[in-house]
Amino acid sequence: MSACYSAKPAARVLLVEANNMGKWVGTTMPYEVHIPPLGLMYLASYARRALPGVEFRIVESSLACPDNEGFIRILNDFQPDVVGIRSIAFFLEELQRIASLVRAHSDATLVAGGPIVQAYKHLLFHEVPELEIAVKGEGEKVFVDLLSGAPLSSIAGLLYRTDDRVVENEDQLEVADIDSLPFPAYDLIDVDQYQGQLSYAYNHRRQGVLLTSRGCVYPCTFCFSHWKGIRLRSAANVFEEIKELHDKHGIQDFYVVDDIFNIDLKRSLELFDLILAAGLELRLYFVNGLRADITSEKFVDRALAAGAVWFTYAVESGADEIQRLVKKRLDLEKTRRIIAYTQHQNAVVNVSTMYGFPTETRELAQRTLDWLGELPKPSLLPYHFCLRFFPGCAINQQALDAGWDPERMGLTSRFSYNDMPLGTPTLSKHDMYGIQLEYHRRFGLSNPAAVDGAVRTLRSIGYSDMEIVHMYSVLKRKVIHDVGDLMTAGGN
Ligand code: B12
Repeated sequence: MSACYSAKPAARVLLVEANNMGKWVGTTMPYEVHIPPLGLMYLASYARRALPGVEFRIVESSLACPDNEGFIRILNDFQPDVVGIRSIAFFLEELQRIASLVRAHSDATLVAGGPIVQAYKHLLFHEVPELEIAVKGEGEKVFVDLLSGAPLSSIAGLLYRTDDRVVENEDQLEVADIDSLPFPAYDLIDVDQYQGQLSYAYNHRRQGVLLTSRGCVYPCTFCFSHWKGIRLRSAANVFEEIKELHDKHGIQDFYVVDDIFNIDLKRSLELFDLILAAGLELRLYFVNGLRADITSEKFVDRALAAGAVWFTYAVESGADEIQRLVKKRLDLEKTRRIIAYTQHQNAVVNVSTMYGFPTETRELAQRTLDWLGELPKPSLLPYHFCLRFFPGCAINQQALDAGWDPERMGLTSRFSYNDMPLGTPTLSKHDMYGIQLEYHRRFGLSNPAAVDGAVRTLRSIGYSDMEIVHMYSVLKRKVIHDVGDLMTAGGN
């Protein structure tokens, strides 16, 4: 297989985001979160620049073809000679479904990429028997080499199947200057279709998804990362992308998905200044976690002036012992100050926390709840989650060392973020349910004042009642018909 593939450069490449968003938000919901598949859009734009003759198509499986027939139609219509699939560990079954359909209905070479590869490595070839090639880590350079027909043994960053085994090549070098990467290929997705879906901030907008950095400097053991070092785009480069998306696609809502956007305060402020100076009317959503103890009141003020409406602070635990265990070592005092400051502004403020860490007792878990109780307001999104173990994370070993059952740990990686917990050696299932109940009673979905406050904040930053209804239908996992049903005083 390997010799044959390397002799045949590709002409038509189908890129598939293999996810099952129904599983993520709860299978019976009529509204799903769907986000432009950024990884594939980056791959396509880079490969198009290097190989202008190659035609690309991007589909998200649970949006374009949740049914097999739909995907077979796409294969028959496009006749790809390479199918590249992105997935994450949580969606292994969807990767398996797509791979088996490709093998049964086309001769295309099958390539997998995305976080699932680094997580599973060789095991992925066992789990997905049809898989021929997988790309670990950053994909742009590797994919171009592959599509040009270079011999597989010569391409750093690959794993591939031979007759009797899976070969793993050395890691590839990451692109040093990520300003040099072309912007993601928005022309290969349907921006209107994504507007009909819920965004990462649960609203229906023309979505601009921004990745302004790759990687992270912190070694948090619960986090999965397949980037090596940290690389930042310049403020000017990010601004140029914003301007292009705004002017070409009419996008005004920008969702930042960096691991930690505010890692470099100076760069953040420069970007805010550029947006302000251009007079762009836009909204910025920091949906994926800011680190509070390296930010400042000035950051918050300037972000708001530039259009920020959504701040998510990733705190994880209110216990210093757990901060040390997971190597996050957040300064909880400073974090409290910054979150409180942000909560006094007119913006959504989310505080993400977790429980169920190795060695965490009921008393330590309680400290997180009580820490949250000292903030001026509850987190707008009720995001207090039970820790999940995805393959490839350092915390898995910490849990094994603490005497956890590996099978139960494995099971958690198949659960959705809001599925119910299993119990740990130091925190019984009963205690875990108790924690969830207490969280929702004090800060979340069972607290009328918290929901009331959240609805008011959402309205004040421009959410329509329809968006709020859809958002809460997902959060509550049942269809809500009217905002009034959420409000204590009946609708205002
Ligand atoms: C945005 C995001 C989401 C979005 C969905 C985005 C999407 N389109 O799927 C939302 C909010 C819905 C989400 C939810 C979840 N997410 Co998420 N998410 C992210 C986040 C923050 C950014 C993803 C991204 O766009 N990265 C930027 C692109 C450029 O990187 P990339 O996708 O990795 O692509 C590069 C390479 O992987 C490679 N590549 C990718 N695909 C392919 C394909 C081929 C053929 C090739 C050759 C190469 C290749 O090339 C690309 C360019 O270099 C990442 C963290 C991160 N920083 O990456 C977590 C992350 C991917 N999510 C993760 C998880 C666990 C989840 C959840 C399961 C959480 C939960 N427990 O409920 C849910 C599941 C739902 C879902 N659909 O993903 C984990 C995955 C861990 C793992 N081992 O699989 C990550 C890594 C976070 C973490 N640090 O733990 N997520």
